[in-house]
Amino acid sequence: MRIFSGIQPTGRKHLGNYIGAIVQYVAGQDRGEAIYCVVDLHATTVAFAPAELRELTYDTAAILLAAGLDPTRCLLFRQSDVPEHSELAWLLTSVTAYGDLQRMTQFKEKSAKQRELVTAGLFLYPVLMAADVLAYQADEVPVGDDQRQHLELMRDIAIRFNSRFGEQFVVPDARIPEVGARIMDLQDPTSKMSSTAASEEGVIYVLDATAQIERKFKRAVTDSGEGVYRAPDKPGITNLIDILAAVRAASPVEIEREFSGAGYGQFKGAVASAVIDYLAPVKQRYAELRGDQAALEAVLSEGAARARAIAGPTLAKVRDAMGVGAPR
Ligand code: ATP
Ligand code: LTN
Repeated sequence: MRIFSGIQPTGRKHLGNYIGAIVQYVAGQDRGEAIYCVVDLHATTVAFAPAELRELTYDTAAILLAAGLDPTRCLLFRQSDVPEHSELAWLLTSVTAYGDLQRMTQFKEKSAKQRELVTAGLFLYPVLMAADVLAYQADEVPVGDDQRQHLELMRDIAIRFNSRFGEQFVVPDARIPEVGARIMDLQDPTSKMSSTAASEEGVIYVLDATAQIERKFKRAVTDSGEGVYRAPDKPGITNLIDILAAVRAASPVEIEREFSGAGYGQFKGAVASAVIDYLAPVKQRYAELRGDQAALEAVLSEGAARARAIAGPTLAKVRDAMGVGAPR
């Protein structure tokens, strides 16, 4: 079984990315052949600074390694080092419907936020994402809930390509965690926690200092009334229950039971200290790993060489099936 996922080197990684995706990447190493990619080409679809992009790519790689990715048990590389991704993206545009791309929620949201230029890259973003996965014939794609629609489109693209040009691709399945697939903003628990949130107060970054994490949980918006239980009219408390369940690898029901008589202040304190303990070793390993950029580069370069050995043959086959390029 082959597992593939990508993560953007934009901004700092937050608790939503960590619980929704990164934890699943680490577990994937025990479940199959795991391949992970820092998608720097996706980061060029919105405003970005070239000098910063390289640094953010190392930052992101260091977070993944600190979380527990082990280069001897998985493949970790930088997307742009494997040109097969961009070539396949173009080839896949031939079976991608313009109307499908127009319907993508993320495109609508992100394009509304752009101040200067809504790029064609932002529009084609899901096609590049499909190429990332399909180039490796991956079976499973661990992602958070917000990527559900992109995964559906990816499957449609694979199915349409296979029926037009012959069976070329495995049609991948999304793997979305049961708890923590959509961690919400602590200040606005009806919006997802995101690095592009209006304010940082509701976003817990993996590298936040202990005092910052404590403060953000203390100020987290809860709901009127009392009682630590999940309900549609209690999005704040529901989110905190999910966070605590995820970091303790417990079920939300167990958390509700444990805190059934607790006040909100006490409960928020418990969530804060659990998250602080959970992130502390990651922060420590990150500091060590990030200090040795040459070692990070070595991991990414070796990963890219191994990735090309897998993606290359897929591309050769696909070019042949489409009748582009010189015959093999
Ligand atoms: P952001 O909105 O913070 O910029 P993103 O989704 O645009 O994040 P990535 O950093 O590439 O960009 O996301 C990495 C993974 O984290 C994806 O699988 C995504 O589904 C997941 N993810 C992002 N936000 C959340 C969240 N609030 N809760 C759970 N998973 C999330
Ligand atoms: N769009 C994804 C990042 C991403 C990805 C992928 C995820 C790019 N390529 C391939 C899974 C598989 C996001 O989370 N923003």
